[in-house]
Amino acid sequence: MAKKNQTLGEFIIENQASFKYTSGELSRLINSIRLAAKVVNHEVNKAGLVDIIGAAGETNIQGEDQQKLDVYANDKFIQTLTNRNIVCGIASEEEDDFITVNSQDENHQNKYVVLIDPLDGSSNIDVNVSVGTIFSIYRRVTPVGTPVQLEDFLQKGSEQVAAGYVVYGTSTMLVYTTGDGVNGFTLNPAIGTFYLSHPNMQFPEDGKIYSVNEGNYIHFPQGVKNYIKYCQEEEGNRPYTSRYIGSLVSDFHRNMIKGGIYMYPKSSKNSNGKLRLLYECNPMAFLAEQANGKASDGFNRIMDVEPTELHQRIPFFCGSKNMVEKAEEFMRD
Ligand code: AHM
Ligand code: MG
Repeated sequence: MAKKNQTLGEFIIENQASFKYTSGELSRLINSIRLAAKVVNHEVNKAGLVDIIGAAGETNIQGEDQQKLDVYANDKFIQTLTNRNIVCGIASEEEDDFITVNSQDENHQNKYVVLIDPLDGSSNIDVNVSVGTIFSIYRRVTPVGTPVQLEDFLQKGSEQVAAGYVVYGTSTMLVYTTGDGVNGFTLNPAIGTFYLSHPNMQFPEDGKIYSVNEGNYIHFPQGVKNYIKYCQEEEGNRPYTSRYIGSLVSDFHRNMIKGGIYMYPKSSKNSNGKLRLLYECNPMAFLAEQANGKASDGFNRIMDVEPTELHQRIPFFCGSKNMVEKAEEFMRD
């Protein structure tokens, strides 16, 4: 039973028994993500100081350029997960191909693969706007003890064992699900501990916020244009409010708390939209459904889509159930 103010560490131990497959491996995996999130958080929070610290001579003795934060976050998550020997493979939005872990060790029994977008919305870093990390966890489908294969990563979202995000915002939060609801933990930076602050998060069934890059309006399919016009019409609880941060994790997080829809449709410029099915859409879809929301490509459930490649893109509509259904209605027409 989730207790407010419980630490994330306590929560993981207490809830281990409710995971579908209990061996402690998934708990250790989530613990590693918790650790990497704290390390990345520390660096992200210093982003604005980089030049100042650099001028004081505190950076990199080798005189190397300051690493870009998305590269830094990618390295930290991969290092933490590989050093602790708890996964058999990792795929990252920042890497061309998946990474095989433990291929030398014939005795390894690791059964999970992790897919990650280490720093989503990283163009927002320069202007001090929130960014996030998104992760998704599956059980491998090939035999334990052998090197992972592409098919271990190309699984439908409905096969996810856990998924979540970290939002590096006004506070840093880790929000995740293991298929038994969604819980949010807020970091107390003074002592480096995450506390359960948002137990059992739920999308309101209806909302008043729509989040979409309207600069692309002219390139959107007619159904999307019509839905946007519907959002802007004066009737009932409309017009809705438009809010678009351009940082998926932050837009999703706000909409989950307040009620809203996030859209990244296809356009005449990008026939599959922009967001990646495996690193962004599936984990967010799993969270959305676990929080009583909905995620679709405009016509079908995101988590039913059979992936064909690692970096596949897909149109994305996600948020409060009634709003997503309304958008789908416009798409069908
Ligand atoms: P990224 O993975 O390169 O950071 O891109 C993903 C981001 C999302 O966080 C955000 O919602 C979207 O791109 C914004 O795109 P746009 O600037 O086209 O509206
Ligand atoms: Mg991204």
